[in-house]
Amino acid sequence: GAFLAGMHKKNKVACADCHGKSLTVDDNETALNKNCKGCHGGFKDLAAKTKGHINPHASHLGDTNCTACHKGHVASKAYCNYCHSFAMKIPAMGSEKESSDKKWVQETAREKKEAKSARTESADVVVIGAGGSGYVASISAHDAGAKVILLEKMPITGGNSMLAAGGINAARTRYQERLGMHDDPAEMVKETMKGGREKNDPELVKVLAYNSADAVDFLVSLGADMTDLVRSGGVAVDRTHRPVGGAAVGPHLIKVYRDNAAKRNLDVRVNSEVVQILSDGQGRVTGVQVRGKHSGLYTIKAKAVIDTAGGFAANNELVGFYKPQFKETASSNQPGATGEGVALAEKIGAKVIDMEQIQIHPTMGGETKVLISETVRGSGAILVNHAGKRFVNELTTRDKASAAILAQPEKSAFLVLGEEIRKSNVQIDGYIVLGLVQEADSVAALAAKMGVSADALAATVDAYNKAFAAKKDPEFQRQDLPRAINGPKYYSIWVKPGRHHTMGGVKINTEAQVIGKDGKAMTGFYAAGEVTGGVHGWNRLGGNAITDTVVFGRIAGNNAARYVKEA
Ligand code: MEZ
Repeated sequence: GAFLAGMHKKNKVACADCHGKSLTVDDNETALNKNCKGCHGGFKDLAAKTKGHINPHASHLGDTNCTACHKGHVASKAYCNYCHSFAMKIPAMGSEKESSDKKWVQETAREKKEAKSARTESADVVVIGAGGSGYVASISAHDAGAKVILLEKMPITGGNSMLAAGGINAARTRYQERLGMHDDPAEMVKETMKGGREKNDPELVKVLAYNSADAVDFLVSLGADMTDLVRSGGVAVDRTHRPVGGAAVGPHLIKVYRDNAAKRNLDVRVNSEVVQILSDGQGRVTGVQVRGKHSGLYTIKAKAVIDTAGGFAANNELVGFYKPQFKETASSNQPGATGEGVALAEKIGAKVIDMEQIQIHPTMGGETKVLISETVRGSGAILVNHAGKRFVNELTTRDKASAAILAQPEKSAFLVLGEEIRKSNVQIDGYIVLGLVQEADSVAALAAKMGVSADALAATVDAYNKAFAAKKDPEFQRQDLPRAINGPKYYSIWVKPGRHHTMGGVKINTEAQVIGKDGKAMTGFYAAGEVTGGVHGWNRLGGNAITDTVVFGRIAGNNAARYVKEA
């Protein structure tokens, strides 16, 4: 035999040593992963062994199933390389050809054999999609007394929240007050509406803003650190809360959620794709049909279903359908962000809105799928074009910043920053490791590396530093000038806009109930997060996605649990 199974066999490892005595495999591949870790050590042990330029066992994906990368009977492939292109050698990758994406996808599809089963389970609440909203909804429903099953089609949990870099927007929090900052949820409403070009559902926006401080307290109660504050585009105060030192918010939150789910013994199933939401045909949901990677098709009967399956910015076909001009742009999303949650809901009568509103984030690293967080600009970096000049207020809304970059002849730009800005945002160290950052001892040397005029860049940096000193930016009216661009080292990052968030989706009301095509709330059916439309209008503000997942995830979870009790 080839692949890992063959390698194990050669080393006298029996099938049962990996699979367990019963030789059956559940969808979470529990025994396999337990046995992998039993022989090879856990992520911590392995991280010590695989320490190097890029350490796959200490990545932002956290402690996941070994089997997400290491396959027994097909070619293995590092999950990281869904988004990156690391020259990473992992055991039993097979030949380059065998481990190519296409082959891997084919093999994975073959694993999804449809062993039909008549198995029927039951739960109070089924949650579709284990990203941020799914975890929050599940934890909330569980804590409100419901028996919950959380289903995730991908081999790891986390969704797009896992990749979230910036933070959570919240107004009038204890962290803002501690720093003497004044903020007001009414301002958050105004700015969110303005950023969304007034196309948002104002009632949903009010719910978002007035529950945002409580959402931060909820995260802190689960064990999260949200003490650091930074400015996001389109906002007049530091409202984006994140872990100390500016660490990426997503991996931190997903670890907190995974730990909380484990503490509660929540039933979380990966490799478990919902293929149908079941309903009585009268707008009442009755459960879901699931395709387990190993267990095949089965049914879960439930009184309530919460759709938290995320958006579709990773789905080229769907993006191309709604916005043909964006089809070829890179996506910052995780590979599972393909929009099935919207289709499943629509099929049973949900109303779907704003599907053509697809957000282009201004700064993705050059030709990569790596998002360069808006917080880099929030920490003080400027945007410079290929002529070495600023061309836009860096903290305008994303739609405007992206349009300004795409209006440049090269359709790309550079972020330029100095030492103090780098030190204020630990994520920049990550971009350095990924080889996305140019570094130089002087502005002139940096200009040479960027291929722009040294005189122009020097004049740009000088003018910006003067604006910083005067606390006034006459050229572009940037309001927040937190740091100057000073040495000893200067840095630049080549950036291009890329697909980041889909604002459209399933219509919900303020109770997170899914609205049917007839305009009425459907029974027992809730949704939260990127699968929904209406919260962000036609352009989402940076930092508002995590707020959306927590605020509406909590509402959906609590309301589903209450409905189950009353039904
Ligand atoms: O909310 C976001 O999408 C966000 C803050 C992203 C980022 O640039 O970090």
